[in-house]
Amino acid sequence: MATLNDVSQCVLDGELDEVKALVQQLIDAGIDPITIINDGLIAGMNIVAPLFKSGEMFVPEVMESADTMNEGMKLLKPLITDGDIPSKGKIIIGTVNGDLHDIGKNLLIMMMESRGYTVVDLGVDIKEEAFVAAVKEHKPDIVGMSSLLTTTMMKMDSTIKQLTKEGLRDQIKIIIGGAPITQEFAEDIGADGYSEDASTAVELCDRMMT
Ligand code: B1M
Repeated sequence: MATLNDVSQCVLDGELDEVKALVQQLIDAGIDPITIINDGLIAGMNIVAPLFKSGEMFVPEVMESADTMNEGMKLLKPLITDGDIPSKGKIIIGTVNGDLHDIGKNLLIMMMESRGYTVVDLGVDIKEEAFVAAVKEHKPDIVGMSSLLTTTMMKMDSTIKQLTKEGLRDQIKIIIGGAPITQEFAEDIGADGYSEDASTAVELCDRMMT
């Protein structure tokens, strides 16, 4: 019988095929999908992170781990998304310009959809003008921005400035997150909210929508 540790190890080793088999075994054994995400897949990425930082893992290996995590998430997503819940609101989400990290963003999207939000995923490397165009097109209640790099976090500031310049700022709430982001930074750039993880981001949106 597969364990959550086996799933973490698979993410660390970048074992794409094996992760699918292990996640499926855990699903079949009745393990809660959120537990598989948090204590299996994310726990694996949490082992990868310090190894990448210390130079013991390199970009290609980290990408294999990221792909493995996403492969596992694909199996879990349908189980935590209830298509029958009426939409609580619309949110557009993107990773800011210059930044290609999308695992946290994808996780957030999965959680938002599972809690009844309609989500438009803009993807990664999203320029200021693309956020503006998306707000005009989709008319969301909330705009979410993700950044994992200290070199890209100021793109959140320039995006908010651009939305303000276009006269759109008052029509939306803006939430931000990602490893280098703090509550203080969010206040400094005039975002409406910050969350350190996907679960609290959903709670933050719930508060904003009431
Ligand atoms: Co990159 N990377 N990376 N990387 N990478 C970090 C971020 C880094 C901290 C690693 C390190 O050196 N310690 C470092 C940044 C340092 C800094 O800026 N100070 C770094 C670097 C330097 C780089 C490159 C420059 C490396 C290089 O090429 N030399 C390069 C940049 C590429 C680019 O973006 N232009 C790069 C590339 C990559 C990979 C492609 C190999 C891969 C990304 C694959 C992918 O995303 N598809 C990668 C990865 C995987 C990481 C680490 C190891 C893990 C990130 C991750 O997925 N974590 C990361 C180390 C770390 O974060 N400690 C690192 C798991 C994920 C579930 O967590 O994304 O934090 P996270 O999301 C969380 C919260 O932050 C929050 O909720 C999520 C879930 O709970 N959250 C939000 C995120 N967005 C939110 C938005 C919200 C609310 C909450 O509201 C809208």
